Amino acid sequence: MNREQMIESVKSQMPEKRWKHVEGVMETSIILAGRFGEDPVKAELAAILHDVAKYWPIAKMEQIIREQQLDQGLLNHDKALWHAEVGYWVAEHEYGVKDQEVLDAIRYHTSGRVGMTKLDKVVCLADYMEPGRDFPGVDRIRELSETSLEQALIAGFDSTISFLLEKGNRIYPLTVESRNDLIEQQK
Ligand code: DGI
Ligand code: FE
Ligand code: FE
Ligand code: FE
Repeated sequence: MNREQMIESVKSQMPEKRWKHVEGVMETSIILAGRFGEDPVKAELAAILHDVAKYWPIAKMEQIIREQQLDQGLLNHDKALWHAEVGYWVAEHEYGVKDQEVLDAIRYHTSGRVGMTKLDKVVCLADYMEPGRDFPGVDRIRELSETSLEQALIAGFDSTISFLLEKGNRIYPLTVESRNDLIEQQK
């Protein structure tokens, strides 16, 4: 499947507004890759596919996580996290992505992970700060991204954690561990 076919396929699986978000993440991932020395082609590929499963039925996501022996622990956490894990599987098995770095950037785009690669960071940060995003603190994240991938991403995770605290939602432990690990890396 070529790039254009992939784009058409992903686009057809989500509402127009979400596709605009994906385009924003593509554009921002390429900029951040250029700024911080990552491969823009890999960054764009991960961006195209990162939310491919976002609008899939919950039951279908659950089935794939169970049957394809993905991270079963996710089933005990918020369903909002599932699309990243399912997207990881779909990218490999339905879109033929073979590059493990690209696959991992999709898998960890929501939670991050301990020991995030530069590509993980680029895609995760682009997801927070693409031009269509508007939430308290987003401009500060954009400002920090001018100079530090890590500082910007820490601010991104902080905003997610604050948002979850305010809503009284559970916090996925990996999100906190990713934030702590980035702070540790800054020392
Ligand atoms: O898919 P997007 O909306 O572009 O962004 P995302 O994949 O970063 O986040 C998807 C949703 O997941 C968002 O509404 C917030 C939620 N989320 C992110 N981290 C956590 C989380 N939800 C819980 N419960 N715990 C988390 O750590
Ligand atoms: Fe997502
Ligand atoms: Fe994200
Ligand atoms: Fe996204």
